[in-house]
Amino acid sequence: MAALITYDLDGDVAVIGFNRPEKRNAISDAVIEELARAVDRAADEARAAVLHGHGKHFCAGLDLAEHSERDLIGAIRNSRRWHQVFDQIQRGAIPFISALHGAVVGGGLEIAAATHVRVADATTKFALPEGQRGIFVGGGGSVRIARLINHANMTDMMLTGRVLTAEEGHRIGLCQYLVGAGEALDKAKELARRAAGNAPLSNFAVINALPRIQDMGQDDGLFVESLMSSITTATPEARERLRAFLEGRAERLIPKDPA
Ligand code: 1HE
Repeated sequence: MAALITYDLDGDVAVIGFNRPEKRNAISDAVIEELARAVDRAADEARAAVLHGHGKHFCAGLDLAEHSERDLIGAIRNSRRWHQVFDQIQRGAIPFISALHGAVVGGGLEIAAATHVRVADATTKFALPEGQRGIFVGGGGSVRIARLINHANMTDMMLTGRVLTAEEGHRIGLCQYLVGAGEALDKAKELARRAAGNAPLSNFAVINALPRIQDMGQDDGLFVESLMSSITTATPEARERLRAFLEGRAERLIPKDPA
């Protein structure tokens, strides 16, 4: 049987793909477990990762066929397992860039919200049809999506079943990049390669400290920022990178004017 999740290592970048196109990449229990293994493997051997979907859609969310058979405790365990795996993405060791196209709905949008940078192509449609299905978000959406686009926008999507175009999603903050049809994967790989070039500890601080600091009051947030900043500064890698800049060996953010 074909793998439900594809995994390739492209230099320093792990490329992880939902591979159940005949079911629009709906997330079953087997998909979640394969995804968990891919995320673990990426943390061990890559410096950044890309998440994408094979076929015409990124992901149609929860596998509704499987879910319709679950009892109460089964539904809780399923949601908590999604939380664990998505947390490994959001607050793990390496940055994740998602390449979005077609349907990015329900749990598909929840996992996209757990990635750090989202690139959507022009075919992308965002929706949260949980209300129409008689359920509620269970993959961390009430926390992550609400923080990305605020409660009012998420409430609207959930109450009215509104389907947002790529441009509408971009405008309210569902993705940071908007590209032409079919271009999301290449753009996501390019961004992942750039992130992979950073110091691993800086990336770790960005993905682990930033979301926690957002949850803190100003005083605690500033204190944690000072600790994180001093820990990264004191590493040999930071010293070498700072010296490289001062000695003119580092790439300039803006190329020098030849004149
Ligand atoms: C599925 C699923 C699924 C498709 N679970 N089987 N998610 C949803 O409510 C979205 C439901 N899906 C759709 O609205 C549409 O399928 C799409 C817009 C994504 C794609 O449309 P289309 O015309 O390309 O495909 P299709 O013909 O609707 O579906 C093709 C097959 O995939 C079909 O199965 P088949 O055996 O009849 O060929 C569909 O039944 C199957 N399929 N989506 C199971 N989601 C932890 S809380 C998270 C809560 C949620 O994620 S709720 C949102 C669930």
